Amino acid sequence: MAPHGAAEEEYVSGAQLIAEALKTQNIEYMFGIVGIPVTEIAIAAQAIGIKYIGMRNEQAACYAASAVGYLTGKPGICLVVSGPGLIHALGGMANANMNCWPLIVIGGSSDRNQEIMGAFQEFPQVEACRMYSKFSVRPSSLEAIPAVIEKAVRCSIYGRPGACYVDMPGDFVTLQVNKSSVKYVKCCLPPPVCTAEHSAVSEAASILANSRQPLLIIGKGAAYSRAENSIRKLVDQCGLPFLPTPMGKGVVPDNHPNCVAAARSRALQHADVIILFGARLNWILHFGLPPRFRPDVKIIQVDICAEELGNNVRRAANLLGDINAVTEQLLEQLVLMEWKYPSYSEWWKGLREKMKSNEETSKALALQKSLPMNYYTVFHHVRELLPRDCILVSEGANTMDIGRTMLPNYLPRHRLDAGTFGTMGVGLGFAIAAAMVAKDQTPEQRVICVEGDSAFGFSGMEVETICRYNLPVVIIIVNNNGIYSGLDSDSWKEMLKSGEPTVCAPPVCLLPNSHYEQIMSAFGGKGYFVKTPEELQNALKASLAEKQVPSLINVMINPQSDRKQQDFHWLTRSKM
Ligand SMILES: Cc1ncc(C[n+]2csc(CCOP(=O)(O)OP(=O)(O)O)c2C)c(N)n1
Ligand SMILES: [Mg+2]
Repeated sequence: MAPHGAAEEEYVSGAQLIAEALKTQNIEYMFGIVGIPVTEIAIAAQAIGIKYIGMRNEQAACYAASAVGYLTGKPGICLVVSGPGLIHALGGMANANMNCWPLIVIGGSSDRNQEIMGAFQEFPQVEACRMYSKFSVRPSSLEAIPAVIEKAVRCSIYGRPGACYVDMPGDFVTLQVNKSSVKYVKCCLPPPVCTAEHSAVSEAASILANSRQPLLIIGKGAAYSRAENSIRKLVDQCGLPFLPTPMGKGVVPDNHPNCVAAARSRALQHADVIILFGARLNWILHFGLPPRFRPDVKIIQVDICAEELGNNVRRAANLLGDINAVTEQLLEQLVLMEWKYPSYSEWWKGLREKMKSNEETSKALALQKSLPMNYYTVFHHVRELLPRDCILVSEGANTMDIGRTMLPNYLPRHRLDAGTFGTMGVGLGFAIAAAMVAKDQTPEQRVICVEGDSAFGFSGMEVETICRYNLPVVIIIVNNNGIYSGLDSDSWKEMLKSGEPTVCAPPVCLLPNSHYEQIMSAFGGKGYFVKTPEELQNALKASLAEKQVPSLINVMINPQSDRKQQDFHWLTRSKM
């Protein structure tokens, strides 16, 4: 309602201002859970054409919004209520920030005139979000909302991408102001593309040209910056071996002859020059330190974030800038030098031999006929049937680690997993986000979500969300009755005889033979309980043929199935 005496002027509410500002910034997707005081924001967003996806837990909503950011380069919105709603979203903010993915969380908060009085769900939200974001703010007035939203969007995508928080007191949501007093702003410009210093590029090219055992490591930063064409050119033109990090998979296809993922430990351990493209020397890459790396390895790092350069190991060259643009610079320099790494080198020979022997070990495990199945057999049969362009979402410990080596990616940004933060519970939110984006951009594309049984449990109720929006996601649960491993039902019963499960049950155990597929059928999707390779194949074929309805295939495996012995584990148990 317009205030008295101002009937002819046009008024706008806080909720409308937020929705309009998001629309101006070309935001397309909002995930969340409504309640006091944010319901009006979701309604205003829908009214203006922003898609609102109601989720079952703010954590999953936040994971979904962050995956939209990674997949599209534009932040997704996570809308949450005050207090506990916002606190549930912190996990998603932290995960997005660790992965360097753009995200905007909008949190309702208690009315300003009730602050410090013990208001409903009162919490110091702006302060709480600071640790989990690049930018955390409450607009000073309704008039400032468009500028604050523009700044949040800009911060989330400029420099190293990350999470931003905008606080919206309840009284702001419904309050109205005269439109003429609002400071409207335009859509922010796309992130500026910065290139590296010429001298650093020449230095890096000459270090590479003098290497005897070079290696490229491709991280998800390269995927985010859409560097697939330039990095592919570099690999092809210079004949270099490359190794993708988990979400760097697909920037150059996994079946490219220069992909040395099957000899990962060997490649890391013996490379004398390594170029990192949007990958950090963190735990995933064993910090770049011996014994996993040579003590004298020369590291060249290409990264958008200056503060990242030099972490853990002094760099031989720092190439600060956009990964794609810097790769083009490097490529130009190497073309000028007419440099190519010889394919007949001892380095290539050693890597190829190691790849062959490792692949043979996995193949032998995959072809085992004994029941219950092991991980390798499951992934072998899944691999045979997956569409090449599917988006693979995966989480779990063994399920994710073995799945990563067995399930290839052919395209960039087609793998979403527990990521830098090793977060369990991301899978269903990621799958919902990927299915939403696919529905709008590539409707034929399928989303396959490969979950450990424990990992699935973290956000299992999002199956209802998947069914409500008719997203034809295929969830495959690799069920070993536990975290890393479990007990079969006979051993479980036996164990129960020895006393209270709270003191007797191994902490890794979950209930044996749980029928997770019934969660899917409860909401109208298709559920399959499978124990043999044949049942698995039939269920997966039927699920992929079904273009409208989601499916869940619950695959029972040997609860004591393990990964094959390796020189070193990629994600060791002690870490995950
Ligand atoms: C949020 C969170 N909580 C707990 C963990 C510890 N954790 C690592 S992997 C994992 C689950 C592994 O079990 P499952 O998903 O069944 O995969 P499996 O190894 O059995 O194949 C857990 C609980 C974590 N990484 N993240
Ligand atoms: Mg498990």
